[in-house]
Amino acid sequence: MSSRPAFVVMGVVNVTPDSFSDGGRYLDRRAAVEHGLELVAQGAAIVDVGGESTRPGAEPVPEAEELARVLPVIRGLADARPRARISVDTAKAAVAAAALEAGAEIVNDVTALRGDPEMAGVIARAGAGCCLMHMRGEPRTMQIDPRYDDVVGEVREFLAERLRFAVRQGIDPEGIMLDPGIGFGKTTEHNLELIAGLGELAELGRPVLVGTSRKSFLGRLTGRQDPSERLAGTIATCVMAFERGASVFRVHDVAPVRDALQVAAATVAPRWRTTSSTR
Ligand code: PMM
Repeated sequence: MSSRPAFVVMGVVNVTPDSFSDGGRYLDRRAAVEHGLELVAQGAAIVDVGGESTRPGAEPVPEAEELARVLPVIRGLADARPRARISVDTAKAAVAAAALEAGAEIVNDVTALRGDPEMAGVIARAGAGCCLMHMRGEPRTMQIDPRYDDVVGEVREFLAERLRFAVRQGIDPEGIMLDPGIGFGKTTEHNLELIAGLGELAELGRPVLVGTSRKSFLGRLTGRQDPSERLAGTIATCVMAFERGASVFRVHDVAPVRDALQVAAATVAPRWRTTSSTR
């Protein structure tokens, strides 16, 4: 096998009472830290800690509450010196700054630096990485009749503009990931078109992150109401996205997704196989 990683798995730790698939389970600090370390043991190279639910209809969380949720978990994870980087899923500059101070290295901002005017400066000054995600509207209202003429083209234009903005603000382009924002102001058809068209986003020259894990469009396609039963759908979308050029996968179920991507990577890139392998 080549030492070059073909993909990166980002494990999700939601420290929220209301996230759609694991809300409430990791509110306890110790349980959240243990869960994050378990995801690292399963193969996550990034652990994404979030304290504000972004599910459709979610209300914003006050800054003090978000800080109280994520900081102890980030500190606990950093103290354990995991073989993974910590990212913080936040749109608030003050939360990002405190999280970076506490040991996080990446800011996953679902508003792509539009939610807080201080955010770009915080990331640039810390020399941190970041994920810029496309979202139409805001979580409270984003799923009300989303429309696009050309969803892939419009998301690509948006991400290209956000990438230019981030670099102008002094953020290191090498640390920037781009994300089409699956489920953020999109119908099932929009999500599927975006997965099929990921190659166009990869052409922007930065790693593409996709977050399909357990999302409701998988439930609509399979009839699975319970998010924890959407693993097979999650894997299918991750493999399809990988094949089209995505390289970072934000998921709840790290081990099975990692296995699936390992096999997909060996299949689409046979030059990475060892010459001695016979099967
Ligand atoms: N999805 C959720 C939260 N944060 N961040 C990025 N970059 N991309 C996503 O698709 C994304 C995200 C919502 O899912 P969750 O409630 O399971 O965390």
